[in-house]
Amino acid sequence: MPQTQAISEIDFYSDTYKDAYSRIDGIVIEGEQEAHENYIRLGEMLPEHQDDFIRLSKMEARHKKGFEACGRNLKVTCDLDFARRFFSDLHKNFQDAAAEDKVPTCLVIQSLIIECFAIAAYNIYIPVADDFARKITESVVKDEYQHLNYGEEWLKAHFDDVKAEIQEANRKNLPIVWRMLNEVDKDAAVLGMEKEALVEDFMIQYGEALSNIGFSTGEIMRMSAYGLVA
Ligand code: Y39
Ligand code: FE
Ligand code: FE
Ligand code: FE
Repeated sequence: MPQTQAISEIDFYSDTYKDAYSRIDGIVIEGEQEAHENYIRLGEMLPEHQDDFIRLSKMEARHKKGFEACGRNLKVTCDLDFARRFFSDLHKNFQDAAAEDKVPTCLVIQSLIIECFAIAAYNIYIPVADDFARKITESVVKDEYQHLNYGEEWLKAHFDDVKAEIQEANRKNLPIVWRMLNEVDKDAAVLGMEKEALVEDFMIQYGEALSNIGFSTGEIMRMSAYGLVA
């Protein structure tokens, strides 16, 4: 079936679309803000890489501005209270890990899990986005691959020392992501994004990342489906 489907049935200005958009775009804006803060924190934890982390944090601040513009373009007021609650468990786990100076855990949460979640969401959103949001999201997703790669490289370089902590962070945080996805799957579907596609893309990104870091295929299978409930 090589022909491209017209997705012209999406009415970007309907109340239903805008209501769902207020939560999804809110999540994205809050996520970009927290990513910005998380990279500043990582720069404090790894002073020898601080310049790199500051650079990533500035990219996240730009992403946030871009997605705020997407909301304004559709005349949507984003639900940031919902978004803060949506991220609160991952946010707390990042803060706790940072307080204990657990760099690998912080990198797993932000640079692996959250970046893969972002990449999956943006990849699935691009074909169904309005023209304005599509252009912004296309440029943002390229940056997110860089962020994912940065985390991969550090974890790979320290693999033997941090392998057990990565697995522990995966056990603690991946189930949270699956639960988060279940919280927004209905809103995502209104935007034309199917949960199955989001899960599939996440699994691909996350599995590739774990492979690049040094995990075996068997370990990747066990880790990436951890906490996934249908
Ligand atoms: O690194 C980043 O920029 C990630 C923080 C941004 C968050 C993306 C969160 C996307 C979840 C959207 C869920 C749609 C189904
Ligand atoms: Fe971002
Ligand atoms: Fe990012
Ligand atoms: Fe990001």
